[in-house]
Amino acid sequence: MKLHWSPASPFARKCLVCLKETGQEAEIVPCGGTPMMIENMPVPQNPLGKIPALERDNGPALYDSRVITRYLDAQGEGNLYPDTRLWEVLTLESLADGIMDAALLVTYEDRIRPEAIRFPDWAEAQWAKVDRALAALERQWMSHLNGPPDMGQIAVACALAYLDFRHGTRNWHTSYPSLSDWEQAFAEYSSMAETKPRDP
Ligand SMILES: N[C@@H](CCC(=O)N[C@@H](CS)C(=O)NCC(=O)O)C(=O)O
Repeated sequence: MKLHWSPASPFARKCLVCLKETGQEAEIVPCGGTPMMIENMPVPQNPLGKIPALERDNGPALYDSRVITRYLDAQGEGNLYPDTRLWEVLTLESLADGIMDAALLVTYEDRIRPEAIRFPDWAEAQWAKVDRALAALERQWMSHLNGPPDMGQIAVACALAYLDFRHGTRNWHTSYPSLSDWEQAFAEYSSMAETKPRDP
């Protein structure tokens, strides 16, 4: 297997953590780019030009991190999507992915869009999604987050670390103390500690 990945991508990090947690290995193919710069993105594997993408030994490449993590968990006979709480895990993973999507759009707005055509209200509307999701995590999900490890938790941990990595100045920690404590504790898993986000 080959995982098309970037050390700055929270979506790709989910897949790498999932590989480690299920005791599997894949060749890691470093990528990088944006919607405006696709030369080093896995376009032949994923026509959307996004990372992550997973090349399999048998069968077409997989993409969208949620598909890849589900596949890796099945292949590695992991238990990151336990039947007993499957719908909660999938919903939690979707919430985390939504935080990443909105935060990534804010990153692109700040870094890619020429200053003259930036639209601060739009960026704030994206951040409002992040904030509502964090509030929901703090209000409704803490007991799940504190339960046995699963893919929903890994996804949330990757999303929160991405907020710290790219949007640290917004300091979400003060408003959501339980989530903040949980993030710190979860970051100590070796699969998390070994995959901290960084610029390529
Ligand atoms: N829904 C996708 C999102 C992946 C995604 O947005 N990846 C970013 C990097 S963090 C990317 O490839 N951006 C380039 C683009 O949007 O063209 C997933 O879960 O894999």
